[in-house]
Amino acid sequence: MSGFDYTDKIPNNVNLSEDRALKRALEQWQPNFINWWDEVGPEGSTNFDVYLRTAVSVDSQGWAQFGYVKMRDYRWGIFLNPGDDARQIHFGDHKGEKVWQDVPGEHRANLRRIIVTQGDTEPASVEQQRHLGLTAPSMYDLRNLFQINVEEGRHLWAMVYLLHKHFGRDGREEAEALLQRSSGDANNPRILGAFNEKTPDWLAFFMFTYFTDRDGKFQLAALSESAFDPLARTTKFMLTEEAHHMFVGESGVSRVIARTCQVMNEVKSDDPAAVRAAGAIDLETIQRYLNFHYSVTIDLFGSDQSSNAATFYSSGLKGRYEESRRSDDHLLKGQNYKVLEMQSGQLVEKEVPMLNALNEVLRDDFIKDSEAGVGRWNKVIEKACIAFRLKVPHKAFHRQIGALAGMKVAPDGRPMSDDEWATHSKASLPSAEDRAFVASLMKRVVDPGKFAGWIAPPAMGVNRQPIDFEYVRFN
Ligand code: BYC
Repeated sequence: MSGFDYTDKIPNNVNLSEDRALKRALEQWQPNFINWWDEVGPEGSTNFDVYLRTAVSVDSQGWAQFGYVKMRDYRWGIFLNPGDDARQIHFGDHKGEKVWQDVPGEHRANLRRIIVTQGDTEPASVEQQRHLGLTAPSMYDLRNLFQINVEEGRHLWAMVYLLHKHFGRDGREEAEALLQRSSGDANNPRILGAFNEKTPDWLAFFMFTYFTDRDGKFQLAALSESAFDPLARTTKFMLTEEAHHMFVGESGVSRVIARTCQVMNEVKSDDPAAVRAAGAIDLETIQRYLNFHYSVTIDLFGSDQSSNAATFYSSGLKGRYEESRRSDDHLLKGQNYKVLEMQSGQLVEKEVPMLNALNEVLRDDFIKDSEAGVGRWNKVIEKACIAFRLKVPHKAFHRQIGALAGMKVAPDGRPMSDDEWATHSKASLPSAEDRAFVASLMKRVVDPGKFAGWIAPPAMGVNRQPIDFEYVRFN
């Protein structure tokens, strides 16, 4: 096992000590990162000892070592998956050529833009989740929140390393700007829409980690195909960490549903008011949260037809999800793909060149993957003998990006008049009253083994520890 040296100021497996200028530049960025973390990272966590997973190497035994770490002393490092000298570009116009270890001049602007957009989401999510520790439903959940936060911080480091190493002065300026933009800031917001929304409560957090972290999975998987080998190797390693974030979301929502169903059976009612009066979150509210997080997340894939997407693919910068497992020609010229558009008040399918529709291709892959987990949530409801079923809304519901932006379409895909939309969209998205109700349940429960009344305990603890393990020492 080739381990990382945690006595290094910046732990890494990229031979940082051999590149003194780069090391110095990153060491200058490091205190700015720590200041950013102190100012907008997880509130009040500085002195906590948290039972965290830390990577000590990138191989299968080393990437998940558990132990107590003081939050402030977490060692954010730079870790790339091992390289393969024989690796070739396997899609687009450069197919069959050797992958690039440096950025070709003609692709510099596009690559920088992709890396900056990816990098921008990581600190954004930490900012969005900043206050959640104050209302954690259990010590187990608090620990999972912190695990996600430190890893998003590390993912920011991963992109900043690429910017510093490969993009000279522009890259250093972009790395600074990543700490200056701020989620929800009216003057200097984060780049993509969903990362400027609030994550005000734990139901929103679980929906975010289920849906929005899954956008991370698909985007990182597409970037892990890149002809720019350092980007491919770093995103591959990020993907190992991303899986836990989606697990937190899927199991979190599942536990909320389990508790709701238990309460519904106890009070023998499916009336949302009765469920709420008994301290659980009604399934209708869960559906509205789902509608919101799903729709803002599918916007993250960009416009359904995008010449950027075509350029990114043809020039080898960004592949498709599981590109190497697909059996077509990996060039896609002359192929078509169906996208939706509104014509005379009706949603109709239209064939467009596939290269231009690659954002839509990735969005559709994401949709399939998302639906599978919603099916597993429905199994929990079914097991409790309750007739309600959760459903992802139609792709055209509540969109703000692409050809479907601003279309008035119900969650079931029915186009609506302005008047209908005004009432129905309100009924399909969390209302101020829903949010206030969920907020009223958010009370901090952090005694080991205790859980807030609106969520069921998990099936098992972290790293085979018991559920009542002391995951966080508050000191
Ligand atoms: N909100 O031609 P288009 C993650 C912009 S999540 C606001 O369709 P393109 C994570 C677009 O930037 C994964 N603006 O764009 C999860 C462009 O602006 P400019 C993040 C948007 O380039 C949880 C303009 O509209 N990674 O890791 O084809 C926690 C034209 O649009 C939005 C990536 O996204 C939006 N939703 O595709 C932590 C991968 N959508 O440049 C982390 C890198 C589009 O004209 N990014 N716009 O000013 C990309 O591959 C592409 O930039 C996009 C957009 C797929 C996002």
